[in-house]
Amino acid sequence: MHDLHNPGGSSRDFSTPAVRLVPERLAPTGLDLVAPLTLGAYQQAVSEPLRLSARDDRLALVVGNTRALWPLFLKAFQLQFDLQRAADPLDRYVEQALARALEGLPVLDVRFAHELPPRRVAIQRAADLAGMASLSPAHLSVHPIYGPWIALRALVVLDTPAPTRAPWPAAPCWEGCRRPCLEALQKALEVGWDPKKTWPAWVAIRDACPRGQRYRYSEEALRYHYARDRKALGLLSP
Ligand code: B12
Ligand code: SF4
Repeated sequence: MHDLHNPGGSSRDFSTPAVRLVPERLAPTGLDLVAPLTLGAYQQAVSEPLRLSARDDRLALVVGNTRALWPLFLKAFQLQFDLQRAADPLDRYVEQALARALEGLPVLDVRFAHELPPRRVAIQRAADLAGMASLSPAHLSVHPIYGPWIALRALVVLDTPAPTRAPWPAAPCWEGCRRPCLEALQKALEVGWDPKKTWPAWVAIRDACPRGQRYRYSEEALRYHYARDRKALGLLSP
């Protein structure tokens, strides 16, 4: 199977039904990035509190999204009262989309990127090992096509053998790059993290990266993600 979102994956065995079914089911929800890895690769790469309890040879799927998610999420938000009332409507939307996509599959665990310790998952590490996105010097995950303009949402573990035993790390994004993200990170660290005031300095880190610039998030999506501005969700927002 040709996987545009995971170019390094072409020589892996994608015949495992779940590896085809989950992306197919998730695509209409805007969760358009899915990459498989063997759970053991993740377990070896992280420290004990971040490990999951399943056999190393089981299939893990990293789930993420590009800006494709935003309009589909907004549409659902306008229609669903439960999303409008949720403390975090986007996280709730992701949970619902994934629950539907995993129906009938042998799910061992689902760890959402927004879960707090002790359920925290090192999702950037998993995305790197799966070949989905490189861990960048600015602590962003950088996709070969979409650059840093992606979000990582969940790690799913299924009771089915992984298509490969070895990790398939993403090609390092910094090779051949003069790393403008580092200067932008330095500036952001100087002003500090404040969703009300300093958030543009944090957006500037993504903007500094030459990769995937045409896949930049919309202004509304940026205001929602960085300034935590619920007005970006439209008129029905409470
Ligand atoms: C905690 C957290 C933060 C903390 C980081 C503090 C810290 N020292 O770890 C703070 C609040 C600073 C932060 C900021 C932001 N975050 Co954040 N964050 C997370 C979260 C929930 C957990 C990270 C973690 O603890 N991982 C476990 C550790 C052990 O993994 P690790 O591989 O060893 O370490 C990684 C991170 O901890 C991070 N990190 C480590 N030290 C530092 C220091 C700084 C200054 C920053 C920014 C990050 C950072 O980078 C490491 C990899 O290089 C993840 C989601 C997840 N579950 O992973 C999102 C996540 C990493 N964040 C994300 C984003 C987008 C942001 C922000 C842009 C805010 C926003 N509006 O969304 C900013 C700025 C990020 C940037 N580089 O520009 C995205 C990244 C997407 C991408 N394409 O890379 C993630 C994956 C969430 C998601 N749903 O997609 N974040
Ligand atoms: S600017 Fe270069 S090193 Fe920094 S995240 Fe982008 S590709 Fe990676």
